[in-house]
Amino acid sequence: MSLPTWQDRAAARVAEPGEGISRDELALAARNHAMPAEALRWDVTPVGLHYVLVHYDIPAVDAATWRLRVDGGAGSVVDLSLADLEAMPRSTERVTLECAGNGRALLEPRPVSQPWLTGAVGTADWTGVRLVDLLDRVDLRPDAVDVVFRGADHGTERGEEQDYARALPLDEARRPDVLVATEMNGVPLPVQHGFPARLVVPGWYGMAHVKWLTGIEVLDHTFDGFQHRAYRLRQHADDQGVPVTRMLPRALIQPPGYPDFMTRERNLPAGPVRLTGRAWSGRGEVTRVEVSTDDGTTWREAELGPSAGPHAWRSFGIDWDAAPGDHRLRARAGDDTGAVQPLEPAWSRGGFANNGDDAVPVHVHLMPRG
Ligand SMILES: Nc1nc2c(c(=O)[nH]1)N[C@H]1C(S)=C(S)[C@@H](COP(=O)(O)O)O[C@H]1N2
Ligand SMILES: [Mo]
Repeated sequence: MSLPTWQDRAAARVAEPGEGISRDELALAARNHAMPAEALRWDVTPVGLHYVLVHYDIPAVDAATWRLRVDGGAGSVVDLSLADLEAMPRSTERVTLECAGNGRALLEPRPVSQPWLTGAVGTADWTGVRLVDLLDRVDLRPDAVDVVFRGADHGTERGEEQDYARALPLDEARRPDVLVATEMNGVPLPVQHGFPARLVVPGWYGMAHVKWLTGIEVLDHTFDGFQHRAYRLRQHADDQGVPVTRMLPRALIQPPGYPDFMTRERNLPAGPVRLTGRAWSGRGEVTRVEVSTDDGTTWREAELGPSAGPHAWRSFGIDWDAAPGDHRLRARAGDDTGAVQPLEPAWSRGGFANNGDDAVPVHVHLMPRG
């Protein structure tokens, strides 16, 4: 099948050397906002500052008529209203969520898509019903393999028309911390985050956390929807690749001092300063963060804050005696599986799961400026 030119133009590709960010990419970047780096100061990202990614349009969902259909594949189906869902036992998980494409625009060559720097991350307290409790309300087919989650949003992507949909293997879906969430930080889900209900899969990259849920269905085979064929780590167009699943370790520094409007580079008075930040991993507990103030030439071990649970980022801090001059701050995290954040990000055609860091340029000067 050959695509119409307007879709062909948007097909997954890699930018030519020196090719700038296009109007299409700017339009995506303006819709899908990052978390401002200064929001790293909070354990829980305030609603509105959490990053947002929406593939198509935010759908119009009427809470009064909304239904969630759960189909176990063995003939039994439950059809729940929002009030039905809210009447079930509820639990809360603190979860750091990161888009699989976070850092994509820093890659060389640059995959053409939502051009994230490193801000596609946030942490929220998600409250809702455990998915396993919903699955327990229907008869599961004995040959169950995958559980598919469908969203109310609709669009085309590389020529394929679809409702956004993703699946989980049955054993992941039955994990007790996987939620169908109806609240974020104690308020009803904001519309851009999936009102009235979304899936939350602690530890996994963002694409698995299906928003605007309408249906949950148990399948006797592996789901092969577009969003599974797209989210794979591939080196070239014919590479089959491997699926994108859990978040790799990553650390971000909260930029010290004050910024320049245009460059966002930092100004800082000389002298002792505490550098802080947050680090996360979807594979294990963060056990180590190292910080460099000389662009990665030398590294020092940071102090870790208390663990905030298995799925939320962990704070770190280190004292620095800032000498006058120009410096580049970097951080790298490691987790208890032994995985360590690389100094050079791993490249893939989609720019997924590239857990590189981004240096924070700081100009240290002798006198505080007025
Ligand atoms: N229905 C639906 N769910 C979705 C998406 C979407 O476009 N539609 N985007 C996914 C992606 S790629 C990410 S990174 C997260 C973003 O969640 P947030 O906007 O709440 O931060 O939602 C995921 N769930
Ligand atoms: Mo994403």
